[in-house]
Amino acid sequence: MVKSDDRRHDSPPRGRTADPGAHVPSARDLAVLDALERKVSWLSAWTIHHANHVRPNADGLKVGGHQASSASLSTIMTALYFAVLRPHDRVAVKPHASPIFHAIQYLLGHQTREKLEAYRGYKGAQSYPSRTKDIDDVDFSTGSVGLGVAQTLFASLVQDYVRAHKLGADTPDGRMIALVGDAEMDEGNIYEALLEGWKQGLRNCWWILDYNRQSLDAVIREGLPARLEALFRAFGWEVVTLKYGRKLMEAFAEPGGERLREWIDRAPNQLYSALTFQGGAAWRKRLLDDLGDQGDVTALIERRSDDELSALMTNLGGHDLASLVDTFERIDHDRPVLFITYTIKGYGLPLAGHKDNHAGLMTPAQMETLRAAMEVRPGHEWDRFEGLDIAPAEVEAFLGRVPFNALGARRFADAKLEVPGALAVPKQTALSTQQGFGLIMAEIARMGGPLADRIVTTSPDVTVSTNLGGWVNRRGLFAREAVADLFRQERIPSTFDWTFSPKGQHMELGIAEMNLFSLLSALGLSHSLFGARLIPVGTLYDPFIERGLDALNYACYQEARFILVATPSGLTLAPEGGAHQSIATPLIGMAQDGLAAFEPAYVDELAVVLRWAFEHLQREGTPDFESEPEEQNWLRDETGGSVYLRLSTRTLEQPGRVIDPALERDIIEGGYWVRRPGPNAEIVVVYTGVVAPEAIEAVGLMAEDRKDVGLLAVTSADRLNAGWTAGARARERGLVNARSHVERLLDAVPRQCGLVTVLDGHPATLGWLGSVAGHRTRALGVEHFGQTGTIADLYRHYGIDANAIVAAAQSISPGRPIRHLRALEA
Ligand SMILES: Cc1ncc(C[n+]2csc(CCOP(=O)(O)OP(=O)(O)O)c2C)c(N)n1
Ligand SMILES: [Mg+2]
Repeated sequence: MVKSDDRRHDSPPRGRTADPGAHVPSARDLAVLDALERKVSWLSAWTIHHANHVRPNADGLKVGGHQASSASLSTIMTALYFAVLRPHDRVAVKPHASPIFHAIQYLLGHQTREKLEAYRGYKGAQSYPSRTKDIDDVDFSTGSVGLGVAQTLFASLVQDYVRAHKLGADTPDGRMIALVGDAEMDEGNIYEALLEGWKQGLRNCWWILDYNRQSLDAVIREGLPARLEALFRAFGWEVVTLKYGRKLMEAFAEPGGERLREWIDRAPNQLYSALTFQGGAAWRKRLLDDLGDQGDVTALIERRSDDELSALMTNLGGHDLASLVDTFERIDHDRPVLFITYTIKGYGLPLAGHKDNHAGLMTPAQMETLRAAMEVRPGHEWDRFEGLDIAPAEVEAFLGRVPFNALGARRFADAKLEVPGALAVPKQTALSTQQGFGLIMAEIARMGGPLADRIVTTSPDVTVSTNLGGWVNRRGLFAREAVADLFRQERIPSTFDWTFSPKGQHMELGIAEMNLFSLLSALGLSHSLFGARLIPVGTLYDPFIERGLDALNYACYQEARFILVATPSGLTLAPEGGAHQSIATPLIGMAQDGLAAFEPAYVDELAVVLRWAFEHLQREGTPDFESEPEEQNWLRDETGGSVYLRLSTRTLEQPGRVIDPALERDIIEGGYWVRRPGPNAEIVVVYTGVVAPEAIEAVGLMAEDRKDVGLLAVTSADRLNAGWTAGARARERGLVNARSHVERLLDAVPRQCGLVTVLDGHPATLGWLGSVAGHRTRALGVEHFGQTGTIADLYRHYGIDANAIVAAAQSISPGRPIRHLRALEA
């Protein structure tokens, strides 16, 4: 049984030295490992079977297989978790091997029977390993194939960063290991990561390819291993291939064995898979047809029973425990390694090898056969030592010695960094939020202090163009080995100092946004993975959030903490051309769980939000794997989260005001009144971000013809909206006085008043405001893509300029024509 309290250590234990070279298991240990492998296979198969056929109402929840997918990794994962791994190693488990992972953690004491019984059910063990929803010490959440693989690479870079900055405890380097499906290797983000890893001098990273020659739909194209081998070698990886198990190697040494090896090497993937499925008799027939010589080869085959022949032919490298352990233990360097391990999808199960086995489930009859083979008595399916041919005490003792488990569950923590009471607001009277961001960051860099020292910035080749140059000039670029800025050495004038050193605090990436998010995810988990808290700030152009969206989603899903600064955004990217405008990102900001989105109009607002963000991303509620956040904490103000700032290059006159605590609170809650509507108001203009001047102008244009026009600034549609729905739910559950910020704001708006909302982004971002108190609403924004022009041209074209706001106001608050309304251009 694991309680959430047990999962955390204040910091990793200090003073451990690197583990010495190879640990060779004794013959007896190998026997126990063998038994454990059978146990893990059984528990995995049983967990899935139980979810489908045994659990009450199981039929209502026919869960996809994963049986075959998991089984191909049972041997490799047994070798890793029970013998090879050390506590500082971290593993991204192939999503569909989740049942194997849970079974292993069950044996190690970190998973419960209740959760296994509820596998894939409500609050049960997750079908893809999840850092946030599973209790059993998942290192990286996986599920969307490819992402976990890249995550290990970036975690390894972060480990190097932490070491180079002498942060965290003095512990051995961990190996960041991914268990990768062969079809998973089709995901492009893996290659983006591979390239970046090469640039950054990647080490301590192992990718173990589960070459079971099957994807979901199909059989893998021939020749993949050779191509991968060449590719990875080109990027400096060691490639280790584990093709044959020991039984096969021994058979190859028998007379006629060489011919068998040649046959295997030539056998197409489809044929191998089909024969594996069909079993011993089919192997015999085919091998004899192809190789039968009435001599050595025939004798080699005929010496074996059908079962033995089947066991021989499926004795691939990935199913030979002893040679797996041996191979892993022999790696005596920290260069990245790709292991190509040949496996059987569905190993040990009747589904083995069938091309349709991905979602395949064993029938109850097949399960009975497996139960008999495993010597598991009915009613004892979950017993940890049932059916083992080794005494429970010995297995227990072995489990107690498992090196990986020496620290128990490995969730580390690090102290919070103090955040200053306020960030200095740049003095310039006209600025864009992007410039403001650059100036604030440069000032943080100049001022220094513990918070500044833990900030790590990163950007996919848009460091300078997102205004991070000032910060980088002061804090330098990170690399494990120093690289001088040649331009500087040669005294060639340049605004930017591009010197790399182990002290640097900026990680410059190539232009792959997926990599940005994977790195932010790893940086943002540093406190938990390495016991060293970092404050990651990543910048990119706003539209390219969509390029890396899945990686962003996973970063949030696994509770990584970071600040994402997206700039420029919307039509204000106009000078770059129509293709760069971003429309949907404000909606992404609202919809993305774990990410609080802000779009400040002015730099003083930005300073308030950024300060708050430094705190928000360090907040951690008690990890509660049982429940969702409480209603009153739906905004995650107690549990914290990541923050997205949507900024712009459009220069605005700055308000030059003093932000008092009430206004500061409103900015964080999501909105404030610039001008409260009077009791007779007929129209309120609501704006977000850089369209502030248009909104203000429109209010002025209407002043003569509409009474008491109000102006509401929304700094975070996301937080306003989340607060609103949380408030409603709270009331529905009996907290009758619950009131959200947006409801309080709109209390000031008379019933008959109309709302015109406007932003440089999709109109739905603010359109919902009409539902809060039932005000008639016209939502303006950008719905179409790609027109080029100046900002003025485009605001007119898309209908978010002052004139469009006035026209909208006129249409929803009929009355005297608004005389300043110019006829809309066609
Ligand atoms: C990004 C993404 N696309 C699609 C899927 C659906 N999917 C799950 S597993 C899989 C194929 C897996 O094949 P492989 O990686 O070879 O693993 P195996 O099942 O053979 O172990 C697919 C397409 C997914 N999980 N993630
Ligand atoms: Mg596969």
